[in-house]
Amino acid sequence: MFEKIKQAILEGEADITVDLVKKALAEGIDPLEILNKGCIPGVERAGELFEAEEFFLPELITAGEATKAAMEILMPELQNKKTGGWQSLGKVVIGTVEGDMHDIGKSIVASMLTAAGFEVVDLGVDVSCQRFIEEIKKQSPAIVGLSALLTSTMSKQQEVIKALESEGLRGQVKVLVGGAPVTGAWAEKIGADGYAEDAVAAVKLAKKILN
Ligand code: B12
Repeated sequence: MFEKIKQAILEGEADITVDLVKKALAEGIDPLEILNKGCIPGVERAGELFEAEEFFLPELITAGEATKAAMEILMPELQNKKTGGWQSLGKVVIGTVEGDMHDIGKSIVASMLTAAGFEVVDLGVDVSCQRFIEEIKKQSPAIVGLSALLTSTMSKQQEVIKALESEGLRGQVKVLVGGAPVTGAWAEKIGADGYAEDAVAAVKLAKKILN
C-alpha cells in the first residue's frame, strides 16, 4: 500500500493518491504511518529525480499537488488524535519565510503540533518578516516556527530573528527553525532557540523548550 501511494505521488496522480490514502485509512492504518511511509518518500523521491534532471518542474509540481491532496485527508485525521478535555500547551505562530512557496513540511509540523495540543496559527507560505513581527505582536505566541526549503530563503529566518531583537521582542518568544536545507549549526549561527529535522522532533522540541 505504501509503495502504491509513493508511486501515485511520483506519477502526479492526485485522484489515485487520494483513493489509496482513503483505502489505507479504512484498513485502519495509522495516518502518520501513511504520511511517513507513503507520501513523504514519494514527494522526496520526486525531489531527487528533479535534482538528477530526470524530472522537470511540471512533474515536481504534480507530485507536490498529489501530496497536498493526500494531506487534505490525512491532516484532519492527525488532528483528531487530540484528546478530550483539551488545554493548550502554548501558542505557536508558524509560516514559510518570504520568497518560499513550499508548504507541505510546514503544514505537517503545524498539524502535528495541533495534534499534540498546541494552539497553532499557520500564516501560510511566502510570509514576510514584517508579517511575522505583526502577528507575533498580535498573537503573543510562546513559539514562532520558521520554515525554509530553499538555500536562498534561509537568510530570511535570520532576518526575522534580527527584527525580533530590534523590536525588543526576542525575549518573549522562542524561535524554532526547520526545512530541508536547515541544520542545527545554522540554527545556532543565527541565534534560533532550536532546530528540528522533522515534525515528530519538532513536537518534542516545542514541548522541551517550553518546560
Ligand atoms: C514538493 C516540492 C516543490 C513543490 C512545493 C509544493 C508545495 N505546495 O509545498 C513546488 C513544485 C511548488 C516546488 C517549487 C520549487 N522548488 Co521545490 N521541492 C519540492 C520537494 C520535492 C519536496 C519538499 C517537501 O514537501 N518535502 C516533504 C516534507 C515533508 O519535508 P520538508 O519540507 O523538509 O519538511 C519537514 C522538515 O524539513 C521539517 N520542517 C519543515 N519546516 C519546518 C519548520 C519548523 C519550525 C520545524 C521545527 C521543522 C520544519 O519538518 C517537516 C515534516 O517532517 C523538495 C525536495 C526535498 N527533498 O526537500 C524540492 C526542493 C526543496 N525544491 C527545490 C527548488 C529548486 C524549487 C524551485 C526553485 C524550482 C524552480 N526552478 O522553480 C521552486 C521554488 C518555488 C519557491 N519560490 O518556493 C530544491 C531546493 C534547492 C535548494 N537547496 O535551494 C529542492 C531541494 C529540490 C532539488 N533537489 O533540487 N518545489
